Amino acid sequence: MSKQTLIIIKPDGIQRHLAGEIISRFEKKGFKLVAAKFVQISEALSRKLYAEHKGKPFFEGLAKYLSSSPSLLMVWEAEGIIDMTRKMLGDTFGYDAQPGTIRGDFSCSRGYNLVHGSDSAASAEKEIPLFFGADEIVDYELADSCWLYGRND
Ligand code: DAT
Ligand code: MG
Repeated sequence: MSKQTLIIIKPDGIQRHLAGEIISRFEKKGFKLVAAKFVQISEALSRKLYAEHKGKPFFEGLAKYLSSSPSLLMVWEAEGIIDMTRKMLGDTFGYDAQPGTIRGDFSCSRGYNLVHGSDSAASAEKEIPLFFGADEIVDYELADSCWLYGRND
C-alpha cells in the first residue's frame, strides 16, 4: 500500500471551487486515481484522522473545520507518491508554502490549508482504511504507464 496516499480536498477547497484545480495537478503529474468519494466527514472520523494532534490547542478547531462541510476524499497511486504529493501540497501553513505548491498558490491561512495528504507510508496505511473499504479501491492499468515511468537505464 505504500504506493498509495490519502488525499482530501478539505471543506475550504470545495467551497472555494478549487477541487478541479487540485485534481488536475495530480492528473497532469501522472498519478493514478484509484478511489474517490464526496462526503461530509463526521467529527468523530476527523478526530481519528488527526489523532496524532490530540491534546494540541488547535485540535478541537481542526476537527470542527474538517467536519463543517463536504470534502472530496481520494486515493492516488504512483511509485513514490507520498514524497511527490507532500511536495506538491507545500508547507502546512498557506502563508509559509512556496509558490508553485497547492497551498502556496491558493492558501494564505494557518489552519485552512485546502488539502490533506498522508505524510508517510505508515500514515497512508492507517488513513486509507478509515474512509475506504478494500472493495472501493479500483485496480486497473493506466494506458500510458510505460510513458509515465520511462527510464533510460
Ligand atoms: P499537514 O496537513 O501539512 O500534514 P499537520 O499534520 O502538522 O500538517 O497538521 C494537520 C492540520 O492541522 C494542518 O493541515 C493544519 C492544522 N494545524 C497544524 N498545526 C497547526 C497550528 N499550530 N495551528 C493551527 N492549525 C494547525
Ligand atoms: Mg499531517
